[in-house]
Amino acid sequence: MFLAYDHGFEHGPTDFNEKTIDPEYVLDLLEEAGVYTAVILQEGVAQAYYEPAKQSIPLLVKLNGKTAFHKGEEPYSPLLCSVEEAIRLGASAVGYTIYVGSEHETKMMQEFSQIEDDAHDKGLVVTAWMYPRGKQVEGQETTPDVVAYAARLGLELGADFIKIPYTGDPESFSWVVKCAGKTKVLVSGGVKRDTSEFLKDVEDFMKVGTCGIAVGRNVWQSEDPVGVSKKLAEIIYR
Ligand code: FBP
Repeated sequence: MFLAYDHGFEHGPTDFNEKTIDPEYVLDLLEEAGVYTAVILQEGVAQAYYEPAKQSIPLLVKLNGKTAFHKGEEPYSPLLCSVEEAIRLGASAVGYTIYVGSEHETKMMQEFSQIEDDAHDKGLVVTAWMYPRGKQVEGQETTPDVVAYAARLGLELGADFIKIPYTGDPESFSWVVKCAGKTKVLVSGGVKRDTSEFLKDVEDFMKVGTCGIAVGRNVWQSEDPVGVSKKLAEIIYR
């Protein structure tokens, strides 16, 4: 159970309200929920708010990122933080997004491969956000064959975990999970939805070998983030 809170970077403050704009609020709710195994932060938020001595939830630093200002362009997410810096901030894991199908896919695979070697040398866990995006895969971002290819690529590149979108049904997702082999599959949450529908999807994809979730908005945009977290934990750890 990874809680993502890098949206201020990826989307800007539009995802937040008066409470969730404050990283301390989110770090406190993580502690209160007591069910997460990682918190996902960008370097700056980790540097200013994550105190390794106080926090019981392990830190995953997201090493690349892009803003929401370039919607019409082929997506590229540049490397912004080193593995060494992530370790200094107290991280035990790092993450990197590859936009599978983008014109810039090669560059992201190369950057990922370098940080993957570096992180594994230093004993860190590596998670790859494998998101189909760009002209070649337009309209196919959650199509089973395309997501399965992204999942397999995660295994081929040496990721410990991949974070991928749900294909929408457990039958097709079962194949996606098989394609990932020993690489563990985490499903991303997406925009905030009705909680019972979201929990039903989690039930479904957990039945086909998925390892867990890396989710943001469906938790901290909820009126009861701690309650939702506990319901998720009940499904996932069961
Ligand atoms: P959500 O569960 O809120 O979708 O968070 C997962 C995540 O991958 C975040 O780590 C990231 O900030 C965001 O989604 C990116 O969303 P997108 O690329 O779909 O705009």
